[in-house]
Amino acid sequence: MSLDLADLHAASAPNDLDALWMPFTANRAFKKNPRMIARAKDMHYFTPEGRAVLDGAAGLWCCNAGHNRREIVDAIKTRAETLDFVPHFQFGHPEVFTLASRIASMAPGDLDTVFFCNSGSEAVDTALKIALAYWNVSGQGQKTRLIGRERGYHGVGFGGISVGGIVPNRKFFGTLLAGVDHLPHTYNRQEQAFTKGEPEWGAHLADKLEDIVALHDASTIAAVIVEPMAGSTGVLPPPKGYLKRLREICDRHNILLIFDEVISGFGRLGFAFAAERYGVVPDMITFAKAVNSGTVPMGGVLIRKSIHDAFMKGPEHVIELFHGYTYSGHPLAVAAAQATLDLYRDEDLFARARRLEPVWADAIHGLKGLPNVLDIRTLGLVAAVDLAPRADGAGKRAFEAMERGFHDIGMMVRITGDTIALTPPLVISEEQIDEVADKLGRIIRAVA
Ligand code: PXG
Repeated sequence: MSLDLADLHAASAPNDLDALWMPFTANRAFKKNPRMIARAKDMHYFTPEGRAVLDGAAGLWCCNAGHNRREIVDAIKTRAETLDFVPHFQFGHPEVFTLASRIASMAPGDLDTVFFCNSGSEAVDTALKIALAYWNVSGQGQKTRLIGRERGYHGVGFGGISVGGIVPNRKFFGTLLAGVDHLPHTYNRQEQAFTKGEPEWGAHLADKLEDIVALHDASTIAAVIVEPMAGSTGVLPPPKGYLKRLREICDRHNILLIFDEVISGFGRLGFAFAAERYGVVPDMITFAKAVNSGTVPMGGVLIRKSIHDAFMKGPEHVIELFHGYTYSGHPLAVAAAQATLDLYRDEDLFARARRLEPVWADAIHGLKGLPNVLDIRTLGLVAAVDLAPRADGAGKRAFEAMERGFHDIGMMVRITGDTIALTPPLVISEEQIDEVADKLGRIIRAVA
């Protein structure tokens, strides 16, 4: 299908923006000065007027293969023409099984089973529910407590916001799930500022889990959930050795460990999963986003064989796990994922991210010393720059940076508080890395 520019403009220049309540958006500011996107290709977005905007954010940490890749588009089109929908409760289609075994083969250890859903939030709630149900079917139903971490983001379901460590979720949405506790976050600017990769300082913070176990007793604790690298609260790489220590403590006390890899999965840190980068096998991994390069909503959970097998008992006509979504394993999402994983393999994009990591780190850390830059962190193809807040309001400087980036400088960036986060598609070239650094420098100067 080809749209001419007049069609595009008509399709993307509505005369009334009022009916839409936008998610995680400053709605009034957006509607005064909209940031509209009509088209995308490879490393770029294009405005309805046809202006190119470099995608420094892989959309929302998801378009790892770059935008509108022909192979993925064709796979979605072909599947739409042959199989629009299959009920996945009590029925299946062949490709969803193929995809599950393919994803399991990319995961470390005995993470051999996949449960599909449609988003990161659903993946998190699915993993938490499987953890609770696992202890139930294993005769230890008193293990119900869930442990998250401060500054953790696990999506927007009630389970996810309960284990997450985001203050507005606590402030606006009430008491959330009972029986949840939190580890401390791992960021300390004094000890870690301007680190490339994993900071040396902070592994001892995993030992706080021992204190939590001492307080509640391991017999009441079902699972610990962490992002290997906290993403949306400002890019907090794990201190060296931290995740291994968490695994050891969980093993010692018979507590499940869940890695939320919704951001870190599928190449962002140079490996299929961060679990591989860190040599740690969790009991479950949540994923979404880049599994199909953000093209069709899809999420899922990887589950260790022993956990899955614990459910496979009792009469065979009875549903073993009372959970699922109408769109679990949707044929279009599955087709998109198959084509995306082909691209990751054929273009060796995870190794490419590993190879580019030092180039990326040097380029972004080159911005140290620019006005208001308090810290820069890089890991895999991820970077964050903390800016000093403006005197007249926390978050204003970064908000302005996002606006200036889009409207004036031609680069999309993500912001959280006064932190700018960058996570480009993995197809980024070395020249484009320089371009990102140059544009980011211009943005930082523009909001000085
Ligand atoms: N877990 C993690 C670790 C995430 O980063 C979710 C779960 C939820 O996924 P869904 O698909 O339900 O949104 C996420 C989502 C940002 C940003 O700007 C990050 C996310 C979502 C929106 C914005 O950093 N991550």
